[in-house]
Amino acid sequence: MKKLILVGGGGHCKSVIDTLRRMQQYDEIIIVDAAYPDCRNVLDVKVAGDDAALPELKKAGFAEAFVAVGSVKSTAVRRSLFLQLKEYGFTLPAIVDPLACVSPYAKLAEGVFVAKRAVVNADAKIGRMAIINTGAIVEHDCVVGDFAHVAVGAVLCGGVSVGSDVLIGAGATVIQGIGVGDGAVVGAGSTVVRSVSARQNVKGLVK
Ligand code: JB2
Repeated sequence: MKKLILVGGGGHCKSVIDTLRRMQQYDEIIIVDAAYPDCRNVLDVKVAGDDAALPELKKAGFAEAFVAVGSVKSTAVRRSLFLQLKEYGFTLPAIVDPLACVSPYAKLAEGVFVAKRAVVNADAKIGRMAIINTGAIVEHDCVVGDFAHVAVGAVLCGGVSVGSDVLIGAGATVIQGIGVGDGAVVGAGSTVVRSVSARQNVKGLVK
């Protein structure tokens, strides 16, 4: 019997649940959320408690857990939840929507989410806990760092390298071969035609 815990029951979790229903690979799915007991149910998935319930759930046969808190302003919560889950000994699967198109030559690390209509092309490498959100395109030979988020409809052309904890905002485009440094934020709708340094915030036409 395959069982999965979703950690965090907000908006991002709804996308993940929708994907899991389509996948039909788990017999039992439950949520833990910081807002329990106020939050008891998300899209008909039961909220079983808050993070304090995780050790007991592990003993009860939940071997896999997935961080379903998203990241827009900061990756700090996702990072600390990841470390906590590892410490408890959970396995973190990569979850890929059946409507996504992921090359068999791409590599996805643990905890990655690839949403509906996203494309991850050949020889792309997606780091731990990264989010490739709805309709995003990660072209051939791209490298996406740990905890990075390629938001809805963003495009990384071939051979782009994105560091850890980076946000590529919704609808942004990064042209081929460009590097985006760790912790940088590329604003929604931007067009990036030059490298972006670590922790730099850029938006608009970035040249
Ligand atoms: O430490 C925590 C914790 N901190 C916040 N442990 C657990 N188990 N849960 C935690 N949460 C819960 O995450 C909150 O109680 C809340 O239910 C949820 C965050 O929900 P929210 O809808 O605010 O954000 P999100 O992270 O699910 O989604 C954001 O990121 C996505 C990528 C939104 O900005 C979305 O629009 C975006 N698509």
